[in-house]
Amino acid sequence: MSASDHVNLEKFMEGVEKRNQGQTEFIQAVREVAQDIFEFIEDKVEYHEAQILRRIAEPDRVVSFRVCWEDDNHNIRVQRGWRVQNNNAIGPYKGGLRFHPSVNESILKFLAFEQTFKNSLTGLPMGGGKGGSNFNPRGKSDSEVMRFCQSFMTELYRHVGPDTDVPAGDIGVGAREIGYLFGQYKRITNRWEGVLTGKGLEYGGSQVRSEATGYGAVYFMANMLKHKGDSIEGKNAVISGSGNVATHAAEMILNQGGKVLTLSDSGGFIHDPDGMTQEKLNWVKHLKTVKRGRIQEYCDEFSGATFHKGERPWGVACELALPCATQNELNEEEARALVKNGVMAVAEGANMPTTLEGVHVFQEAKIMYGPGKAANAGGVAVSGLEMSQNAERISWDSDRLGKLLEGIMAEIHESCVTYGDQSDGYVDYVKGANIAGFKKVADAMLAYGVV
Ligand code: NDP
Ligand code: 2IT
Repeated sequence: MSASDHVNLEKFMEGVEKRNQGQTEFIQAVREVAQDIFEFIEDKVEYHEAQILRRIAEPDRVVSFRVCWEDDNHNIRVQRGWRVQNNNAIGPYKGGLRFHPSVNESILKFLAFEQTFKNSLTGLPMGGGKGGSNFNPRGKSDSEVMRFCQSFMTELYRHVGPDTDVPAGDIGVGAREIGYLFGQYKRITNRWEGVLTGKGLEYGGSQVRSEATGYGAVYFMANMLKHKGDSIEGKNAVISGSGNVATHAAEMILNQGGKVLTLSDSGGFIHDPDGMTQEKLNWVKHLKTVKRGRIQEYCDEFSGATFHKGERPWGVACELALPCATQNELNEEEARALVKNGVMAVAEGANMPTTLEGVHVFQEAKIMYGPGKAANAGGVAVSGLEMSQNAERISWDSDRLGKLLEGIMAEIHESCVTYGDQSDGYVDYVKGANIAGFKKVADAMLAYGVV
């Protein structure tokens, strides 16, 4: 980056910080993208003149609303709901819904911003959005979750639609929640249409969607390794999280001959030095989606495993690391520990799990590092294919969808290499993903003029 670029970048970021005070996650996400984009657009006057990055970093709209519901003890509860519609230059807004007590406007704005680049990278016609609520599904009965989802959709329905905005799942929103949300949309509008993805297979869902994010992250990692003549076979993997993304990433690591040593949740991590098997993973999936239990119960079930209360797994020696829980769950110090212990490749199943300082540690050490917007794009890619199937009113088989997912992840890897290849042969996947994702959205915006 030239000196004048640096000055421009800092001036740009000053404005972003001023306009989005206290929204630390959003500012972090914009900075991570802006540093690469400033360099890329240095000699591209049309992007400067049209203020493209400034416009992408200002959501088209942020809808915020009250969500009232009644708990099982007849208490009236009040939550806040949001939908952030970041950018629809290349297709309807698309992105998940997150239900977690930490959810706020900053987190949803960062996720919607990231989603805009990620969706562009998939090659499918999808804009970027994200939504959710500070509702905590943990410990709630099915009836409580149903009443919350119905109340949430009673407001959300007026802002979404199959050609307008198509939400899906994210943290705390899985098959159960999507079912309740879709049921309420259908009831209010009297329309059966593909307004959500991640639906059950009985009612318009797609094969391979539930596996897609985790499998895709491992395909991306396999592509990074293949680019350097290597593979996952025989390598040790450390994974955080134990939800949809983490368990499917673990499954695909096993399928490709790797060994999975850890999983985690917000209570701590489990370390299984013998490695996980498909049977053990099936047990975890049941624990998390049916019993809704805690990962520490793994150690009561499988001998040899240990639970590390309140800790994250990044101190366990491994060649492969897959953060699959949440944002900023891997910091500078933890990145250094991974590098010291011999990590070769990092693929992010979660969105922005590594802090900016942590990313720099990986890049300086020339670790293969696949950022979330590239590595975890498999989920939204298959969501895009679910939209296609709903529009065609037909379901494709899992073989076809599995191959499409693998192909899309390989193409995303290629796009990252195209824009991220450095003179010493190191691939800067952050830069590659940012530029490839930006270019398509930016060119569409240029075509529209000032709107
Ligand atoms: P799930 O709700 O299925 O699982 C989330 C997992 O992360 C749980 O193990 C949860 O533990 C843990 N977790 C959540 N918040 C925290 C926290 N603050 N600290 C520590 N652990 C935490 O969600 P997903 O697997 O769907 O999502 C995981 C990540 O992947 C998120 O970053 C999401 O944005 C991203 N992602 C998801 C996609 C999808 O298709 N689902 C697509 C692309 C990205 P606990 O139960 O204790 O909260
Ligand atoms: O972060 C993400 O890409 C998701 N939560 C999935 C979004 C989607 O629309 O499938």
